Amino acid sequence: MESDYKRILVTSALPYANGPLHLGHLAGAYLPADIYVRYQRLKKRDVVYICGSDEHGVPITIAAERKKVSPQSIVDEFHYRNKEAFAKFGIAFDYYGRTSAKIHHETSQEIFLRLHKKGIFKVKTEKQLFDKKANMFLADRYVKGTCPVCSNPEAYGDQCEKCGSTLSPSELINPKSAITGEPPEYRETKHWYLPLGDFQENVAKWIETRKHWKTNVLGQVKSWLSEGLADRAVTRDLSWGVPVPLEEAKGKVLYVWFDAPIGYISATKEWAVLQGRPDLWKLYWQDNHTKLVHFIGKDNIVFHCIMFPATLMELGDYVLPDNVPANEFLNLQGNKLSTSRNYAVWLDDYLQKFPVDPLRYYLTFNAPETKDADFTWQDFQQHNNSELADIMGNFINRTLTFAGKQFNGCIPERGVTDELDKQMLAILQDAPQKIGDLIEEYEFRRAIIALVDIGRAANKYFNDQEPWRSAKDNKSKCATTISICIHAVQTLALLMQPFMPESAARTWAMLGFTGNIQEIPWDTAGDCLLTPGAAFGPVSILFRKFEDTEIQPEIDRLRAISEAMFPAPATEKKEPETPKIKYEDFAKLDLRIARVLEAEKVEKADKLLKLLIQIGSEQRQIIAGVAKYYTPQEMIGKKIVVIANLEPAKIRGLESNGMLLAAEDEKGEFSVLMPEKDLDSGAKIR
Ligand code: B3M
Ligand code: ZN
Repeated sequence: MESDYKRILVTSALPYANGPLHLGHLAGAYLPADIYVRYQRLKKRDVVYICGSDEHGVPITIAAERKKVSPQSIVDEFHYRNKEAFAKFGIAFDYYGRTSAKIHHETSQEIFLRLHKKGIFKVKTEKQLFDKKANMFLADRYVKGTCPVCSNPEAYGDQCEKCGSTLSPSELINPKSAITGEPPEYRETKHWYLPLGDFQENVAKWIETRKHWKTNVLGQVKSWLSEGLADRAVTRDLSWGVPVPLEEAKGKVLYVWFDAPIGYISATKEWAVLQGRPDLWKLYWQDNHTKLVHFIGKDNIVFHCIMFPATLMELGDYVLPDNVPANEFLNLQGNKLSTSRNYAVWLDDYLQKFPVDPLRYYLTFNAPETKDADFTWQDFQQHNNSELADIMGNFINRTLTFAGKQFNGCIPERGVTDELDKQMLAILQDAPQKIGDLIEEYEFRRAIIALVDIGRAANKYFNDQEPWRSAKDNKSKCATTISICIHAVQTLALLMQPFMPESAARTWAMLGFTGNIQEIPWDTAGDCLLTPGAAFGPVSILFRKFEDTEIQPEIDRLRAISEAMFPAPATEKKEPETPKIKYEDFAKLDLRIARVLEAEKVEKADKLLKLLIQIGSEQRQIIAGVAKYYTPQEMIGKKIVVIANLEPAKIRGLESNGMLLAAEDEKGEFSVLMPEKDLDSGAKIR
């Protein structure tokens, strides 16, 4: 952490309180933030972690209409359910607020009024879509229609989920009301706009100083900036939301994306009240020594990197985010998640069957940090079994079980250390800094890999020292080995904390420590905190393996839904399974890029072309069955792929010295494989 920061304020996107949480939520904005915060707490830094329910906006009212209940009862249900689900997964917020809270309404209105008094907003009267039958304007998701960009017929008035374009309701082709299904008409209405174009220069200048941001985030922000920022309405004609605090705007509410980020501020205010220091929030939001970090998913980038900072800049007395480490999306078994079709893994359901930490582990190991990632149950099972059970759990268990038998369940005395001992101790000593630096850089995936690597090194150390041998003839060496192994268990427990807090605490108890593990500073994790002679135990299995019989039903459930979502074309044949080959088998093929120098038809053979090709410095003749699809003229000059070490053969009496690669699909489309770039002939294909 840069030294001029005195405190850290971490936020995670406020989930809409319109439905339960799934794995995608956890992987995107919550788990990484929680790891970061837990680490900062262990570093004894002043850190506050804020989140809460986003209870406004069309997603809420649509959910209410669907269930035929009031929006309030929807948000009440899911606010508490989601808060509880987060708690079960160990997401350790300092405060979990909600945007229907009075203090939030007041804070949002006050910020709106400050901007209004500064004359920031543009007020425009425009024609907007209106549903006569429902007697209301159709904002955002209240309109559906065809996307003007990709022709998806199911696009929403604010966004097309297929191509990701941001839309406004009037851009949709053939718009229909999402409430009545009727084609809407246009009516005049007045709205307050944030003229983002006016802030473009300042935002762009500020973004220029954000060189340390993730490239996926900067990429999106720069593309918004290069398109030019447009005015954004911050009011809506809806009945659910924060009322616009102006007489002339009666019946209108603030746009959910105007009030939701302010939710971070109002939740911090509530937290401060609970600390008994109601003004404390100001230190976190208005003092330049605060490092503000927003954890979000990629669909929220524009709001957190452009719109909200522009608002804060205009207010002038707020800090801007130091970083917005947005994650990409998590897919599920190869398909996009779909909450409406139940194609998701719900947190509640997961917990009925599996423990928390393996999921925290796998979602971090497989986090969509720089590109979309895919959660598959098979991969989850495999990584749980091979890394958590076979490496981490196995090392901890074998060490403590062995020590239990050989040293009566007490920590043995350490004697003279040899080279291997010293190497192991150095790994433990360096570990807190190494893993800490990665967490500091928001590289959670690499951090958790580094953690498992320590378990791997410790297992190897155990094997190499062969304590089962020294137990017989050199008890003092055995004691040293086991003392270092238990030290490694201790280091692992401490460093596991941000990622797998429950397992860390269990390991701590197995080591015989009675105090709260969270109080041990991160930087001391590599030191030996054990007392020789002290008793430890009892020992239990830390990570169990997952059986195929528990994983398969999960795969089957999702497969049934995905087959209904994307029915396979009736003609599709199942390909016969080809046996797997080893890399060495593949490496036997000498595949090369070749250039076609000459091509001509083979007489009396309407399928064949005779080609003269160049492979590096060598020229050869090959006979290829492509004449039905390519004229000789089309082939000349082309770069193709050939198997260069195929035994020469005679075809129609002509020598063929190699074979070109081509493919044909079910529709009968045929193509010779050609590299996309102009590679030199002779280049090897790997
Ligand atoms: N509720 C959107 C979402 O869940 C939104 C985040 C608000 S963060 C201020 O994608
Ligand atoms: Zn689209």
